[in-house]
Amino acid sequence: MARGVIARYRDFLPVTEATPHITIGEGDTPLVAAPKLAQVIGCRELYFKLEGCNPTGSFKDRGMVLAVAKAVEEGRRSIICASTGNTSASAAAFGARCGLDTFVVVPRGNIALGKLAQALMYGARVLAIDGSFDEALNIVRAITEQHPVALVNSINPYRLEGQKTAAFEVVDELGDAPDYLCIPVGNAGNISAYWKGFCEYHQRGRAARRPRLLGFQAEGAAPIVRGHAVPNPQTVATAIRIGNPASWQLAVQARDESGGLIDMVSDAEILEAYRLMASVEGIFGEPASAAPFAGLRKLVRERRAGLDLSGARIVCVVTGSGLKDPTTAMDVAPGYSILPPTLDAVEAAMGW
Ligand code: AN7
Repeated sequence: MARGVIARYRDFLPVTEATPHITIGEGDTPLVAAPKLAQVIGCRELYFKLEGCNPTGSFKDRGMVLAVAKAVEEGRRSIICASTGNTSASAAAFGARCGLDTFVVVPRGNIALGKLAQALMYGARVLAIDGSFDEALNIVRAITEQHPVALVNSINPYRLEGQKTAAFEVVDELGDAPDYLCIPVGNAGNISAYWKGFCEYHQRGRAARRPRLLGFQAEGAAPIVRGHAVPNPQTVATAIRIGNPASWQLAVQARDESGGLIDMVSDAEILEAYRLMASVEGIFGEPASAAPFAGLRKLVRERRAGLDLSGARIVCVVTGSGLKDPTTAMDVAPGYSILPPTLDAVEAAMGW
């Protein structure tokens, strides 16, 4: 039976006797070796951490289970978040599970179809604004200052506490931290959570060392790389279409303490990596989840100084499932054959 991250890692989490034991099967996601793409990069070992295998199809479930458990523990009846999509799906699922009213504020027209379908099916109240994620987050923050509704964005510290369990799993699986951990950066919570997890495991003697973190933003939404907020962020990777990340400072700290970097990749590079991962290794992440592999390719192409990838063991975090965004998949995928229902036609199309 699925234990979930609260039961599995409770010694490392801020849980008490009063914290409800909720789970919908989050965590314990596969770490999959990718030998062919390791050759493309020229590294010793490359792994993908499949966070799309979480119950709502993204890493958000790890932090949401704890944020919602704590909201229930505190007697809250409703939760709210701003979201580019995945946070809303996850909040809606755990909100449903706990009988809470869930409100999600999303940028209209810039949320992938699968995520919107999830939020609606789980029964959340979806409030779509004609604005950006950053505007949605400002509105949600103001609402939670005035009304008794729990904020479950990653400014809620329990979110990062839950998300750090992914770093624990990587170490538990590999026996130690990898040399590099590559991750997309949007609101910058996840890179901060991984760093917290690696540091805590190191302090408690579970890992001999800590990895260098390589974070990647999309070029049109790269405030941390550019050093200033981006007022009108644009990218095909709608999950990370964020111009003023809430955990900006924590992410910079994680980057610097780990000796890593935060760089950016173009939409074309993201889409090429997205197709390669699926067609070469059978790993179908959503576009934002292809940013780390796209970024690795860029670093190799540019022969970036100070990085020795050739002897390295590298983990890329595939933060969300490719099924989240069927629209982008159909836009970039190769075509297919439409045929009469005859043996001859199908054979001929197969080239026989
Ligand atoms: C697939 O759902 O911000 O840097 O509102 O869905 O921790 O924000 C999603 C972010 C990467 C970036 N990959 O993580 C939201 C939201 C996927 C994501 C990120 C997101 P953060």
